[in-house]
Amino acid sequence: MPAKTKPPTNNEKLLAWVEEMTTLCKPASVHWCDGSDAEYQVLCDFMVKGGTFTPLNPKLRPGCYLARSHASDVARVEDRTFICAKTKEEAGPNNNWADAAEMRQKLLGFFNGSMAGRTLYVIPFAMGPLASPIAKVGIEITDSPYVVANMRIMTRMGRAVLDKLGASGGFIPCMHSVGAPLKPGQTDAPWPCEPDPQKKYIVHFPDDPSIWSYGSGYGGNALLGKKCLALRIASIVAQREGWLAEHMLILRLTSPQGKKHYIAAAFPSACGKTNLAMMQPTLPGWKVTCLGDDIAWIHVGKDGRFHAMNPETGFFGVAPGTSKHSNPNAMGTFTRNSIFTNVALTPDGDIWWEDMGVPPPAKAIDWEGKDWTPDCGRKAAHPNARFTAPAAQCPVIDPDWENPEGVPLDAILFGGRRATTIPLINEAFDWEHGVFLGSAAGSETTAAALGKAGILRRDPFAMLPFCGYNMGDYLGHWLSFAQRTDRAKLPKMFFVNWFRRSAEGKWLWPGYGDNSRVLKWVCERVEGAGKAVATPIGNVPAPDALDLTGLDMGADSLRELLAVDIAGWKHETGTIAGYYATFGSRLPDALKQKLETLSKGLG
Ligand code: SAT
Ligand code: MN
Repeated sequence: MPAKTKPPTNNEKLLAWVEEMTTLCKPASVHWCDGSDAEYQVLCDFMVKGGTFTPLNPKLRPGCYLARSHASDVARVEDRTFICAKTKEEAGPNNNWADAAEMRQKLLGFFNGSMAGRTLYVIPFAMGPLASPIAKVGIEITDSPYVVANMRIMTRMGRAVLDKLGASGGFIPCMHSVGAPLKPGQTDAPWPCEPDPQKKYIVHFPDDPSIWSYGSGYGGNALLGKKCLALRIASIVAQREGWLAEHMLILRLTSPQGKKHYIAAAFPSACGKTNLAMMQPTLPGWKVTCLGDDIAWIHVGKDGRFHAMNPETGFFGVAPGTSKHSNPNAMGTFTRNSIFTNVALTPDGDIWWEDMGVPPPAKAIDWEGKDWTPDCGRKAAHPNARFTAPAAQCPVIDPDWENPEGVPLDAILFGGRRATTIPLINEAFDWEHGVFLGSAAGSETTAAALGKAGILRRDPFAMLPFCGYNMGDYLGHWLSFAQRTDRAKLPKMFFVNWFRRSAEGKWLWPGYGDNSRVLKWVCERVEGAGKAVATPIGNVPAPDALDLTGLDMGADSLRELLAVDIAGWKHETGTIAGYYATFGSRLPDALKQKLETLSKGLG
């Protein structure tokens, strides 16, 4: 019998489930997390002792720890992610499907005894402020203290959630095991996990709904509140209930005159969402405040407008490339109480990564724990190294970031990494055209998922890895909002591309704080001002419409950035048509029509 703390709940369903999972996984002990500071500290000390955590220099980075993962466990594993909907058709071509009953059997086999020698932690967590009408309670069972510590930063976790659940409240069960049972007397690895990629499983059962994740301890594979619950499962629930669960940042832009605009933006993983979400505008007098950097839950409010809420409480951001230049406010967020995973350790007990904007240390310990020098030919940090930092510590956190009603959206942006064809910004003609632009979003792949980086793939709404059901139906769900409220109350939609390059391969746009120039035009368009030129692809800024004050940009570069490259777009429409074909009859007609209109417009 495992050693147990007294369960701090009388929720029968929860007690029964934890009992059942304890019998299945056979842990050495069971711990119910209360979410307290004291508990967090005990866990961190335990991980320091076991070698999972290295404490950073408390003078430089108080309350911070470094973790190094196993080299096989460094990113989301999309090819091991499954949606066990009733039919393959329901899961759609955008998901790996597996039969629910067969998968359940398989998972029961894997989880049988998987926690031997370990503690089974019960993590009660909420996605969204507890008072929000669309907040969801999840219970994650895990054998990873690293997951517990990260979940405490990323979600509202602990006693208050059990209190909200009460005796009869429902919850989404989230089962997680690193898949590395310990034999009696066996010493633990600093980062236990299942090294065989074919034995990792990230599985979603939409009908329960429930989540089962086996074999990985990294990021979205293991912090089950994030991509698994708040996106894949939530997208399914949202379709049933008439709201939207989206891979979007939320920010507020305030003009020098004090006018506020709320903007949500969808970009694939590792395409600069965190940087944009807390950007420091280079345009004088403009200010950005941040509400979220990764996920937005959006519902139509009583006022008929789109209201967006961030279900998380922390940032799990890409470390390499984060610098005083690219994201000074992120640098100001992870000064304390943060966890760094797979970055380099400097001799003075601080962290370092590529493009941090400070010179590399003369020597360091790299993300694999090996000695590193700047000339050794290897990267010091893994390209998908991450920081986990409390959102409340962000120097520009918005006062409304925990507002249970969310904030009213004025605009939605879509984007991706595109070296060619896609202009700096393009405004949709109407709602259906906006959904078309979002559906056709494409991006060059990044290190956030295992696989080759730099390949162009269609990533509608940046939801390709996160939409828990047939993407054709998802696009139909987005279109349906034109009927759910007044069209005039819908946010305006735009497509942006910060990543366009010249024929010589140079970036054409400076990005980062200068993106405020593009956001200013977005606000002007929302206000019914802002000069635009109608083109076959949408409304692009007139040549003198963007505020480029203080920016050294040649007329040629600007022309190239805003140009509609007809040949490039003809190729683009061909590949969009090919992609659309994969959805067969599930693709809404309105989108086929938009594609046809675009093709005709290009001549
Ligand atoms: O590892 S995560 O899925 O949380 C990060 C990402 O891919 O955006
Ligand atoms: Mn993301």
